Amino acid sequence: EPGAHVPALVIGTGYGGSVAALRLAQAGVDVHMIEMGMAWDTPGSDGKIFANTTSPDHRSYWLRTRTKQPLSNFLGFPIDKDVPRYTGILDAEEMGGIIVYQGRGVGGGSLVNGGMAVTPKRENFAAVLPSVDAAQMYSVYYPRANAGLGVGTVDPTWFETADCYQYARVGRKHAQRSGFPFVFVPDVYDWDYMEQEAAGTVPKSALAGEILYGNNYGKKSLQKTYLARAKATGRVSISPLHKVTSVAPATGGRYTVVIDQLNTTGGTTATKTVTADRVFFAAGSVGTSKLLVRLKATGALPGLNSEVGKGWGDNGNVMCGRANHLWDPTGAVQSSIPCSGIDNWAAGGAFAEVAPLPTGIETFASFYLSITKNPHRAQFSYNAGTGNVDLNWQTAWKQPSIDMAKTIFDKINAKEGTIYRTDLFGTYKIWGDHLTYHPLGGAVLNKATDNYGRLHGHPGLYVIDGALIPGNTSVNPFVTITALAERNIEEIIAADL
Ligand code: FAE
Repeated sequence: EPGAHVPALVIGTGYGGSVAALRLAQAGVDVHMIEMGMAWDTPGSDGKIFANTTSPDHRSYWLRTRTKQPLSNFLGFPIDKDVPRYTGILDAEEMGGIIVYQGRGVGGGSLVNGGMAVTPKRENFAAVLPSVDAAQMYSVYYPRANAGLGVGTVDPTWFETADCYQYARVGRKHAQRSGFPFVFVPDVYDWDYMEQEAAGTVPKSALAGEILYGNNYGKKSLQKTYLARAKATGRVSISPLHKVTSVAPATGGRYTVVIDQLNTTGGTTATKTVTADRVFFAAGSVGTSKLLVRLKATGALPGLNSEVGKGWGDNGNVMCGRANHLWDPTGAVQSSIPCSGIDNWAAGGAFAEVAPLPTGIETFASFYLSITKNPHRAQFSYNAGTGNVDLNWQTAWKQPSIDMAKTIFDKINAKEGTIYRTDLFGTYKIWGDHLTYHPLGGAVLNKATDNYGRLHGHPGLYVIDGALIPGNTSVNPFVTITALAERNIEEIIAADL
C-alpha cells in the first residue's frame, strides 16, 4: 500500500529474489516482493496458464505486437507472427547489438527456461567467481541450491528407449564418434512426470513442446519450490504487475522506493511510494544493472561506485543446427527439456547443450545451444538524451563464440559428412549469434558490491541476482546464481540484521 513501510523489499522474483525472500522470512523478517510481470496463476480461456511454443498468443511476449522467436525461420521462411500487445511471459529485449531473452512474471527466468540445472566443474569455478571460497560453495551452497531447486537427472535406462530423446541419442552418437565427452545434464523437470507423459497417462507438457512461453505441468519453476516455501512462512507477500522505478535514501537510514503499477498493456495505472529498511536488487542482470546505472547517473544513489554497469557478458551463447543424413532421424516428438551436452570446454572453450527442435515433425536436424568462453564484456551507460540505459555490446563480439563452437561442430560435420543448417536464423545464415538467454553481470561481486553483494556507498542496499556474476559461468547459470544467493544471504542475515 502507498506510504507503507516494509523491513525488506525485494525487486524481482527470479532466483536471487526467491532465495533472499525465503531465507529472510525464515529469519523472522517480513518481506515484500515487487514483480513487474504477471502472477501466472490463472488459466486462460483455453484452460491453460501458459501458451504452447508452437502457437504463441498474447501470453507469449512482453509488450510486443509481433513474436520475436529465437529461431526466426524454418526452411528459410520467417515464422514470426502478430500477437496482441500484452504483459506476456517472454521478454525479447533489444539492447543495441544483442537480443536478451528474459522471463517476466512471478518466478522470473524459471518460468521460461529449459530447467537445465548445471553446477560448473570445480576446476572452472575460480574463473567464474574469483573472490568466492570454492570449497565452501561446493560443500555447502551448491548442494543447498540443488536441493532447494529440486534438481534431478533423467533415468539412464529410460533414456535409452524413450522416443522423445532420439535427438539426444543422435547427439551422443555424433559427439562420441568425434571423440568428445557426452554428459548427462541435470534438470528441474519432474522426470517421473515426463515418463508418465511418454506413457500417455498424464497431460503433456515437455512432450507437447512447452518451454519458451511457460510450462503447464512438469517443470519445477520457482513458483513450486523456493517461492512456495517463502509464501508458506506467512511473512512474504508479492505484488505482480508492479515495477520499481526508483530507490533513494530517506531519513533514518531507510530507503524510499517508487513503484509503478502496470495494466496488461503496459500502461501505468498508479504510482506508489513506500519505505524500506533494506532493498534487495534481484531484477536480473539487465534489470538490476539498468536500475542502478540510472539511479547513479540521475543522483538518486550518488554513493554507488564506478563499477556499476560494468562487466556484462552473454555467457558466450551461440546457436546452430546441423543437417543429418536421412538415416539419422532425430524424432518427430522431442522432449522440450534438454538432458545432455557435449563438453569441449577445456580444449575448445565450448559446452554445447544438445537442444530439442520440437516442431512436431521429423526435421533430420540436430540443434545446439553452445555456452562459450567469450572474452568480451560490455558496459551499461545512461543516455541523458533519451533517458534510456544503453548497452555497448557489438554483434561482431560473437565471433570468438562461433570459433569456439566450431571446434565441436566442424569436427562432427567432417566426421559425419554433414553440413550446418542455414535456414533457422534467416536465409543462408548458420549461426544464431544475435541473442543470449544468459545475461550475467553489470554489478559484479567484489567490485560494484563487497564480497557478499552489499552495494558500496549505500548501507542496506544489496544485489543478489545474476548481475553479480562477471559475464560467464561456463555452463547454464541458474544453479550458480542460486548458490551464490544462498551464500550471500546467509552472511547478510548473520552480520547485518
Ligand atoms: P531473473 O530470473 O531474470 O528474475 C528477475 C525478475 O525481476 C524478473 O521476473 C523480472 O520481470 C523482474 N524485474 C525486472 N526489473 C524489474 C523492476 N524494475 N521492478 C520489478 N521487477 C522487475 O533473474 N539457465 C539455466 O541455468 N538453465 C537453463 O536451462 C536455462 N534456459 C533458459 C532459457 C531461456 C529461454 C531463457 C530466457 C533463460 C534461460 N536460462 C537458463 C537463464 C536463467 O533463466 C537466468 O539466468 C535466470 O533466470 C536469472 O536469474 P536472476 O535471479 O538473475
